[in-house]
Amino acid sequence: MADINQLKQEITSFKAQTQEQLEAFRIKYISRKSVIGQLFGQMKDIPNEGKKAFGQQINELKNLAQEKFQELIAQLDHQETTQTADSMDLTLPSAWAPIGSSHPITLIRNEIIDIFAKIGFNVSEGPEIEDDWHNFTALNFPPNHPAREMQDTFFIEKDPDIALRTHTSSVQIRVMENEKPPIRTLSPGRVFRNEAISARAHCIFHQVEGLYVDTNVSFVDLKQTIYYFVKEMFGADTKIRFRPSYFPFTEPSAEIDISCNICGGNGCNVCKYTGWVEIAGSGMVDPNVLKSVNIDPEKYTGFAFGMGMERMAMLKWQINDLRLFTENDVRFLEQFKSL
Ligand code: 2NL
Repeated sequence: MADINQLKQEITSFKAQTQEQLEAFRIKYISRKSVIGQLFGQMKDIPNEGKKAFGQQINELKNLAQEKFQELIAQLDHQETTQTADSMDLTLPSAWAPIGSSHPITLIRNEIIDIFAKIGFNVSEGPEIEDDWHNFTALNFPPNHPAREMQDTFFIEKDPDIALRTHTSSVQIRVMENEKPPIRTLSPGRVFRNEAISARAHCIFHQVEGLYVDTNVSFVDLKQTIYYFVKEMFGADTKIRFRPSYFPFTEPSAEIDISCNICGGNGCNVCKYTGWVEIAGSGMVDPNVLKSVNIDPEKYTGFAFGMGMERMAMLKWQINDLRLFTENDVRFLEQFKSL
């Protein structure tokens, strides 16, 4: 009995500051080989008349030890959390977390829109699935023009009148149908051509077209607008040239080249050693196009241009494969993080 009282004393006054001390307590008072466990083992040697009182004493001791053990666990737990809170440096920078980046086509699109917004162009959008009228007929494509053929255009099954738009001019036809001049609009968007995918061609790509219709719009306005745009986009030292060309929807038409921004005009494989790279097609809106949207070509004239966003991005960032734009390889996309 004296031993038991001594043990009660020890247990009650036990203090655990560390996990090791807690473990020492468990071994000494809780485990099967603990002093209390040994006392249970002595039961069989106690004379029958004392068994009940002894049993009660050691059970009480066991409960005391178990309660104390739970109490010590709780104390240590609390101590550890408060210590971590005290030692936490709230002035440290937070852990590194990955941030996303805009796709290069988004960056180019926004940049082009911003440049033209400064000279009064708004942005117009329209459907990707178009009818023959908006995609071809209103744009002065003759009935048997090769671009209308299956191998160039994706038609909706069983309806030769409905196709995926092959250019965003269809959006500008819709603008001219719905608004009166002056019209200054920019139509960026996805376009579709039935082509095999390679480093230089893709069946889905992005285009921006610009359209300006008003009284007295001339080829000079087209040239000055393009000069302004190219210098904003590629730098003030960039040279520009217009080459005669042909489109069904413009007359006269011109292709626009800029001095190769990779070799500076000295010749490289991007410009095929010519010193020039093509960036856009353009021209004066054909009077037939104006007529088809009920704008009087005797009163109004207009210019229009179209360029590929992928091509702009390739020239600006020296990207040599169109497929990079659609593969979504993070090693490619991550390079545009700071832009
Ligand atoms: C190119 C050529 C061009 C246009 C697009 C246009 C739109 C209307 C009327 C007349 Cl509504 N023209 N757009 C004009 C000339 C060229 O794009 O090579 N694009 C990538």
